[in-house]
Amino acid sequence: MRIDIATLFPEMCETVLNTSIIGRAQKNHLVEIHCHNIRDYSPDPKHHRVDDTPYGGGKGMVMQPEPIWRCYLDVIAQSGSLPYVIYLSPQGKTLTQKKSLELRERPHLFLLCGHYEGVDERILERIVDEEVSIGDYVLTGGELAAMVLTDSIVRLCDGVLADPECFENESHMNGLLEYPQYTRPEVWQDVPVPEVLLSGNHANINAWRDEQSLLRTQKKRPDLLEK
Ligand code: 6GU
Repeated sequence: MRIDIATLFPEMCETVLNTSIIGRAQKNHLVEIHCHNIRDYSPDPKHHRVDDTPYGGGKGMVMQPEPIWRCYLDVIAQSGSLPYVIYLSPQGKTLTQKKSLELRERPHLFLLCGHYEGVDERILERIVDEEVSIGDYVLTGGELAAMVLTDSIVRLCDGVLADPECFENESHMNGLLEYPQYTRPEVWQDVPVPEVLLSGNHANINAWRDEQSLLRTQKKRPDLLEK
């Protein structure tokens, strides 16, 4: 999979994506991630301008379409493929595990990070396939949302996690929260690990874990059970 990220703040993205599991996935060539500075594609050679005041008046600045368009064309030329384009915006559909599972099947994604009061509507109409939000609150820009989206997709790509079981049992994969986990010591501050986990009886352990998943979901996220 290839992911191109168009942003005014590529340094913000590069550090995150070169760290930990996503960084390792890139080194192992399981995923190819490129960050592009939209400012480098400004048609204005002197000030590298990328935004301007909104027509009709109002506060803030709007990102101009041309630098984004040129960045998009350059990505197509570099990669030789037409990416599926996602605009990160609080107006998009809220990201879910189901959406990440769907997006991991795409060979090439182009993530557009907005800033200021947004981007010129014409670039959205021209290139964007889908708008994605990461929740009902407002961020200063799309970068953090693009990092969240990238992390949630890349960890689902083949070979990134050592064992696909890593995510088959985890919270949200089956609509339930994950069961509680314990490790050594067997007793900590007078609190013992649940006995069933020490029993070696895997049928009983699995039954206990399923029950705990359900109980936890009822307690912490009853809204998930209603779905
Ligand atoms: Cl994708 N962008 C911004 N600016 N704010 C958000 C968001 C995205 N998702 C939730 N809030």
